[in-house]
Amino acid sequence: MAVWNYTKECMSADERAALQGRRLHRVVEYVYHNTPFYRSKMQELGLEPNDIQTVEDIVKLPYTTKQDLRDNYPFGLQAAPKSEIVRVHASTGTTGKPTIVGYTRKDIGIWSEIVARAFTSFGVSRDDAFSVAYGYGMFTGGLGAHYGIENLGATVLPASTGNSEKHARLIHDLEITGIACTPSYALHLAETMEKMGYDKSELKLRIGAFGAEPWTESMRKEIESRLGLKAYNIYGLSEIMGPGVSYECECQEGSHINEDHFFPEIIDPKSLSPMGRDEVGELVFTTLTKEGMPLLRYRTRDLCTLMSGECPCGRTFVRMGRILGRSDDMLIIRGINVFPSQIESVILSMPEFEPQYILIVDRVDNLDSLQIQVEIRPQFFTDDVRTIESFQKRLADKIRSVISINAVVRVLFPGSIERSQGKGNHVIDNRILK
Ligand code: DLL
Repeated sequence: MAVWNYTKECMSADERAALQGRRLHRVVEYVYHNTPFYRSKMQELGLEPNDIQTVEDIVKLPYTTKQDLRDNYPFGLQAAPKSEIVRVHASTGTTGKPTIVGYTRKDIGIWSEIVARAFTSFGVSRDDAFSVAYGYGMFTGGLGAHYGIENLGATVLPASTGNSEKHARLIHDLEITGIACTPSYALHLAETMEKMGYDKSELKLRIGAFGAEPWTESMRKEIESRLGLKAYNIYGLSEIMGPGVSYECECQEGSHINEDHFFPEIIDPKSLSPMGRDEVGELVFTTLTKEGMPLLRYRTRDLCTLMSGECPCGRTFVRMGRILGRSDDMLIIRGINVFPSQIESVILSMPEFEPQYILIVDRVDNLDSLQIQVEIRPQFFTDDVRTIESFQKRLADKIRSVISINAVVRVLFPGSIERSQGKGNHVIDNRILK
């Protein structure tokens, strides 16, 4: 399959380390002189830019956290002068202050490059027509994907979210071949199309670029079979750039990180010490080329592995495993660590249920409880109470065997859970409110 930038994506390990070392030194020097926040952090550690010459020196640098961004809201970590900033995005965070990220013209160019690499690796070409149904308002998903696909030369339909029926009609009428959106929205779109009577065989859809929220292999299969396309993972975060920080290739064994622009590390989120290949920990990124808001050792909170071994696709960029959850998304129920994705996998292993569910965690008499509300698929729907109870029991048994928690399962009518246009929210934790 095609590679967008062979020189970079397939460079040798030695070449890459040398390039990263040079870029790391340059970015450290740049923030030292342009971001007072980093200068004082480095001074506290007795560090000067010349102390950072190779990638091995990265461990000397301080970490950056989301809290640092909040404390320096809105532009405190911005390194480029305002006159150089051509675009600003704001994070979708629901609590606290949004994260503001400014981009220079060069940043936007690099972003379009890395997204073009991603979509080329999904098999997209100039002959494709892609609908971008990530949100365009403030969020990085819409414009990030948009510029990259245009850069590649394919046609973009800037659908954004909402208006799903019109969108579905255009996917059919314009012979759209690809769609970029959250996995939650892909399912919603599939449902909308099914309701409107479109059969996937009448559509030209062949490639999906999904990300912005954790999703499982079972979700991939579900989306692929309902929309009749091949689903690829695209990962990113606004603080570092937006979509395109990493991307799957045709092998679909992890996502290649654009290592010439973002230097990844995996650390133990408690001790903060670096972890080895294939060990699950918190992903940390240092931007190597960013001008607007370069970040050193930014703690993403995303839990995954950096994988060992070479990828048969020929790209030499390191691969990250699927995001297992965010360290701040992890539920602790009766002392047991539970990721919503574990429950999603169990739900999707049963043909009776839609991938539409809500987890409600509560605390009654000092004891945590977990209720799983899940929609039944229309073809399994019945008003025979005993059949419904047997579905509930089977799901509860499977959940217990996977996470060792007795959950109460409530089966809901088809279509009763509100569909998400953007990132899905599957958890209501009432314990926080008490
Ligand atoms: O979600 C950027 C993006 C847009 C990525 C479109 C992919 C596609 P934020 O709103 O800052 O940026 O959220 C970033 O979303 O730290 C992860 O927790 C999660 N996330 C993003 N992509 C994936 C993915 C965008 N492919 C946060 N799989 C990240 C799992 C993802 N989680």
